[in-house]
Amino acid sequence: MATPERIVNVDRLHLHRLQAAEPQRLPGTDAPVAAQGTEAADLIVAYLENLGVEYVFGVPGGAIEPLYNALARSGRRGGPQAIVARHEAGAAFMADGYARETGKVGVCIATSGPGATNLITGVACAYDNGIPMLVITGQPPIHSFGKGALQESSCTGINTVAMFRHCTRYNSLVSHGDQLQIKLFNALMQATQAPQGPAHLSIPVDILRGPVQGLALPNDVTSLLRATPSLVDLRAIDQLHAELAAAKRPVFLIGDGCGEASAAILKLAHLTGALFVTTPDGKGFVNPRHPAYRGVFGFGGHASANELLGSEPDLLVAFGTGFGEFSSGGWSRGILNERLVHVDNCDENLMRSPMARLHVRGRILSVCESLVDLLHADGNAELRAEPAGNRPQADVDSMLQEPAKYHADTTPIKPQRLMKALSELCPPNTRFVADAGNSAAWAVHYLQPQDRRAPRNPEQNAMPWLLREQRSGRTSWLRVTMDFAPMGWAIGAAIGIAAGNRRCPVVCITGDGSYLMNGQEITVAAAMQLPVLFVVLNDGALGMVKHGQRIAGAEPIGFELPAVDYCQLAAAMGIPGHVIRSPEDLHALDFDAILHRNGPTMLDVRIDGEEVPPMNVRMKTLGTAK
Ligand SMILES: Cc1ncc(C[n+]2csc(CCOP(=O)(O)OP(=O)(O)O)c2C)c(N)n1
Ligand SMILES: [Mg+2]
Repeated sequence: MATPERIVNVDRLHLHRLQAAEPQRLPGTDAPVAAQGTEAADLIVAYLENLGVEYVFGVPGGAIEPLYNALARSGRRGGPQAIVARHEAGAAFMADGYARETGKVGVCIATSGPGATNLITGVACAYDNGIPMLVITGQPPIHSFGKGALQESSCTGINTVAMFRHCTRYNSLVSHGDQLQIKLFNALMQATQAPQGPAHLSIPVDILRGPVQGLALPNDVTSLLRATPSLVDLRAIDQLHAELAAAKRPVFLIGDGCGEASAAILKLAHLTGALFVTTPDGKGFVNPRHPAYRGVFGFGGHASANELLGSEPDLLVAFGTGFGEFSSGGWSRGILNERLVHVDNCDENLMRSPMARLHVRGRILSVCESLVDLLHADGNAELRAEPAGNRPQADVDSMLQEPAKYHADTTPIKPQRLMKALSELCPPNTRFVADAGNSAAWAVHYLQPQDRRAPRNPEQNAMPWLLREQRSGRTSWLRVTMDFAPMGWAIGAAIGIAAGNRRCPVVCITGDGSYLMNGQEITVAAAMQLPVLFVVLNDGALGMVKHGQRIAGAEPIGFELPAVDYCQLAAAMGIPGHVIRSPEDLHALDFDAILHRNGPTMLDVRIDGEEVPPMNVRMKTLGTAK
């Protein structure tokens, strides 16, 4: 249990977070706050404050110094403040996690030259994952361009705008102070409206420091930036309504774009009797014990999901997914066929399914609400299926590839068994983040925490399940990086999630290779007193590479990692840790205390590295599946 002192501390921080999260208003008016300061950098911070952004992640340096000055001024009065990462890629991963958890734009900043180039991996990851992100990098003063200034990064230097071109939705050098406001507005609009992604501004230090005209923000601009339009294609909704009314065995696929819509989709599933599967990054939106759930389709997925799709349902409705390799089972014909209806607010996603028999463009929440209304108006609102409570554990276990290993109490602990322990020992509101490598495969397949909407009082089990399906916002209990999948992403993302939401414990499941690459960011969690549990799957190997080579019959090369004691590494940073060798070791820990401490904890889990992760989709795409 947390000590009373700690509770006070958490509450104060939490209060500060809530205060900061509410967009500021001028007293007695609806007008946004003006920049408090006189420099261009203050204007940037004022925009962020009006969007409710609390943290800016980055690493300082000379060319970006005025923005840090503005953040110092802002932090002192309770506005947006700086969180300093140890590496700029970590800062971008943090901004990514923060955006996923809060639904706001994630912001990361870096100095020119190496600061900007270090950011790129995290920005590219956010681009591939459709994460709204504002990226600001510095430049030396504009008069010095072409003269060989330190870390010059304009077109006469290493040209960072050119480097960011292919991993941003908007990308521009601000070459004059008068451009700043319009370019900032453009960047924020492009980052936050579908298709979402990073927008990059490269700003010379003298322009950041320079005076700006009109420091009061236009009211309409900030309300436009905060709005999520409820636009839908009414004609297509009518067509889908007819398809749903006629379908005998509809199946739904829930993708990563379904955050705010998941409750409405489940209601629709219930009204139509649809069974549903999720993509790997959609799993976190649903209760894995839901009676109509048949598992994950795609990377790390379940045979039950393949079987359901293979059973030739008469209608397949996919919500909010881009059908990349991981979410389409390597572009499987089981999903990409003429029975498909694709619902999405993102045209780029819709363009990935030319074979679909219907595309429904629009905000997924609004589409589903309209369909529910239409089905009710039909008088067709009686519930077609009668799911009650959770599926029995035996049914849920039967979806797993190797259920016996999920329950095995052997030493060394099996990764399957580790996922069971984490599912049982962490409270239902825990945010799990699984890293690139085997971590993602194990977590996507085997994690199944208790439903956060399950009633505490067992007598409430008699209530219709529909009444308990209360979901809010983009809340997801499991996050993974798709498509780009850089090692160490989860380490920064976990910190960003924890900064964005101090009420929920965060568990980062990562590999020893990823930790050796990016583990230094744990010191940021310590400095910020964030309750993040780092679970390092210590197999002494780049495990996914090792198993991939074995499955493919390739040369066994380059996968070994040194034996490292990650607890001692954490201890050197003042962070407590535990070495875990067996399931018993795990169950002996006081998880409640660990997950509520004001700071990170390290679990160095010496797993059985011989266990083969569920990674068949990857092998199929590489052309090496057996
Ligand atoms: C930055 C980066 N470099 C290389 C890869 C290719 N890769 C994918 S998984 C993996 C091994 C990860 O090892 P570890 O973090 O120890 O996780 P494990 O698979 O052993 O659980 C590698 C090298 C990658 N995804 N990202
Ligand atoms: Mg490893």
